[in-house]
Amino acid sequence: MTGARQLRLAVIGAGASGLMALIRLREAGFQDVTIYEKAETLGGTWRDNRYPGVTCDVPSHGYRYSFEPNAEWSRVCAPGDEILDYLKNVARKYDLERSIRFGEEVSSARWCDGRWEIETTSGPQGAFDAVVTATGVLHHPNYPDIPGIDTFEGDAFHTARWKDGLSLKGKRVGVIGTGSTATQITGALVPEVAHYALFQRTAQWIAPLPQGPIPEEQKALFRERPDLLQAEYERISHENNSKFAAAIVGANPRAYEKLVQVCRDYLETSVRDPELRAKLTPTYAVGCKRLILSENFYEAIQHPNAELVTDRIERIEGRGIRTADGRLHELDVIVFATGFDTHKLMRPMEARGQDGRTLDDVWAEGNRGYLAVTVPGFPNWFMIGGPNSPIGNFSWLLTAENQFGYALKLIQRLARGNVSEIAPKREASRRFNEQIREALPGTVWATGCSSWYIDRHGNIASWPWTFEKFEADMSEPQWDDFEMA
Ligand code: NA7
Repeated sequence: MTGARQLRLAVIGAGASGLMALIRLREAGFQDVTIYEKAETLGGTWRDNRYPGVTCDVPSHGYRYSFEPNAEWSRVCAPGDEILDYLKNVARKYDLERSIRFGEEVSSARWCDGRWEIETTSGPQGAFDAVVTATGVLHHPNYPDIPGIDTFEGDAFHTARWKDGLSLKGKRVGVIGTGSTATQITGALVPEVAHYALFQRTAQWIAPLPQGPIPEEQKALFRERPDLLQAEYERISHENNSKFAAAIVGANPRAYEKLVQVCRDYLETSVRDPELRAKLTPTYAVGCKRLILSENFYEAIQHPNAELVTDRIERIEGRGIRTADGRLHELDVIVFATGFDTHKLMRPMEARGQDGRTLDDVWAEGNRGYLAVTVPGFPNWFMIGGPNSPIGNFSWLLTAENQFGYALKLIQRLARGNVSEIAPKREASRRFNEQIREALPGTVWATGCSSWYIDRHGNIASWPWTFEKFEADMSEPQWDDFEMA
């Protein structure tokens, strides 16, 4: 980076996105980069989610950094600990930990005299030229608002706060929620516990996803032939992005119809008892909630020691969960598989921009940015996973790399020297959000269901267009849409 201004940069979060940002920044010649990570270790969602059965539901050869293909994935969809190991190996290979400050939660970032003043839980960290937020989306556990939640006498915890070392063998376990997490737990836990009660508020559509091991010969072939590994990546990307995601946003009606049929057939052919099948049949469109991919949920829930409870939960008591029919479901352990507050993003950190307003002020009626990466009034503030990022059944790593590739171009512009502040024009952001509002009603997310895509104001937080459009938009900043000083 000869002739360029050396910038002091802060990245917030040492999950998959933050690690990638550090690698790419160093590669681009930026040496003064610090990652602030509130936990004591890296890995983000793959560090936090250690529940039985945790896997990625994007096939692994499609869920990896573009610059670190991995021939070693053991299964079609790798287990969580394998993904965590992958991230740790990448961190080791690129010597990332020397730039990570663990146990440092960023409490505030204030735009002051043309730089970001950062403060963490251990005090002021000084001024930075730019900030990259890589704080994740599925990050803040959502605890259900159920009366008596603190009165339970057994163990009770959220899936992202799993009680390590607790044996569930022979216990009576109740799981609240039926999202991807609960579905994976069900497949893994039913065989080992004495009784398994799954408390379902809403049925979920499920598509089958074969989850077999990847044979040794296949791995050996991928090791020897990086071109085949790349071809596999492209095949999965095409399936996920061009077909599946396009189907969900209404851009590929034939693929959508096929998907609906696959889900219906899977339910029909997998669940024998018509009463149970009726309980498991959703009343909303396939894909309105994030589609679940599983190969063992239906089988597990029909196991003799498993029970699907659809009566409304009335309260939690010392000995278990009381449902509206008056029945007490006696339990030893309650697991809250109740998802995440996906709209909190980088908060509770206080980010105070150019005109003294905080992100909380600016986002009082919903999170809004420009192309999901920047926010007007917040110069040199770059988000990975900002509002309206492609979320859902995509490879998050691919989304993150695209967004950071875009942010990097803006950061490089700052490094060139004659510009020290870059922020999107308000008009550009307004236009983008207007386009979002126009496009969203055409997507399946707007067809009438509750989901973690929708915030409390009714805004849908996802990217309403194809992944190809996202990649095109991220390929080069529209420089006219930015104010530079
Ligand atoms: P999700 O997909 O948000 O699922 C949460 C589940 O918890 C869902 O079934 C909710 O029912 C249920 N829930 C939430 N609050 C309550 C209360 N108060 N009572 C009963 N049931 C409740 O979270 P996951 O962790 O499974 O998955 C999140 C993402 O992680 C997933 O999509 C992947 O991207 C990985 P509801 O449907 O709202 O009626």
